[in-house]
Amino acid sequence: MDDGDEDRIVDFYRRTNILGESYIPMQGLRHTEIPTFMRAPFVTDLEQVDIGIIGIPYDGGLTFRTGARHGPREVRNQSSVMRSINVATGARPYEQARIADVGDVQFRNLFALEEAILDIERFYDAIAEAGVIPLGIGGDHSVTWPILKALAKRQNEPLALIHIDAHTDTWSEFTGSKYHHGAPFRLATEAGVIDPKRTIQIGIRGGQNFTDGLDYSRDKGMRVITIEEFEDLGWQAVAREAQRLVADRLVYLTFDIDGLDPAYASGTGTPEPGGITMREAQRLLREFRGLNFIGGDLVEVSPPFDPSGTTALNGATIAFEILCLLAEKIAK
Ligand SMILES: [Mn+2]
Repeated sequence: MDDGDEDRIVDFYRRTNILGESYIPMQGLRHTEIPTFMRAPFVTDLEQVDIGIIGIPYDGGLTFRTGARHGPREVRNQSSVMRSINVATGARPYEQARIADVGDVQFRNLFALEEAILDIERFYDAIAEAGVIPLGIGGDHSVTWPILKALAKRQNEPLALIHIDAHTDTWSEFTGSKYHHGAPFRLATEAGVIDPKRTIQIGIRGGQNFTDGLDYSRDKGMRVITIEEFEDLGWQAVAREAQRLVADRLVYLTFDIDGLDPAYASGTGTPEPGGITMREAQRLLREFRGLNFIGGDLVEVSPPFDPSGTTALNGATIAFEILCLLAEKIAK
């Protein structure tokens, strides 16, 4: 990156108030301004943007406790707590990339799940066409299927996947529909969008009446790391295994907040006690620096079940860690 790039990046963040005074909102007081994701500017001209943070306020794919449609708004609010530097890694994402809140996916028919999937795919088509790296904030986990579809169709080979979750989300039909929040990675595998042999699922422990999700993941060659194995191996060894599996392939990172223990994230659709701690999650994610990311998401924050706001705060913090990984890819 040369000096011209740095000037261009600073100019991108600069705003002018009604007095004609120039300021950078993210460097100001954190309780001020309209709460965009990470206090980044709201920009819809994708030509100006390197990384777009996208709200996906949809929860029509939930099988149990609804409410994740309110996730993006609360994550926006809690993300005001985020700083502009990552003290642990030294990453300074806003010096490395032009990061914007590019708004929410709009839904033409809230009550039609198949149409919602198309709306998300269309939004991500525009993101991918513009060469913007997406960081999506859900919404329930069903949103990741159309995201992967839109991103992968512009590539020559299926994507690698790092998936942190309590559930494999490779289940079959639920009440007669194959589209739901427990199925995105089965749909993506069937469509050749992800490479199951370069997919790692971390923190797995939940299942309702059947184990067909678990069985499917293992049959297809996904590396399933249950929470018991995660504890036995430790986050460092798990990170190394993920790095080995992904190697230099284009990789998507998807983080379901229910991968965390409900102590850190009770505000979610399908909480599963006995999960990953927040500190383990942060350390795990930081080990993924340098991987060839095509995008990422943070899903399943459900504000109606989150009266303390802790789930949204932890969600915003995870999203910030992912943002740092994506910004380092831009700067490379
Ligand atoms: Mn999930």
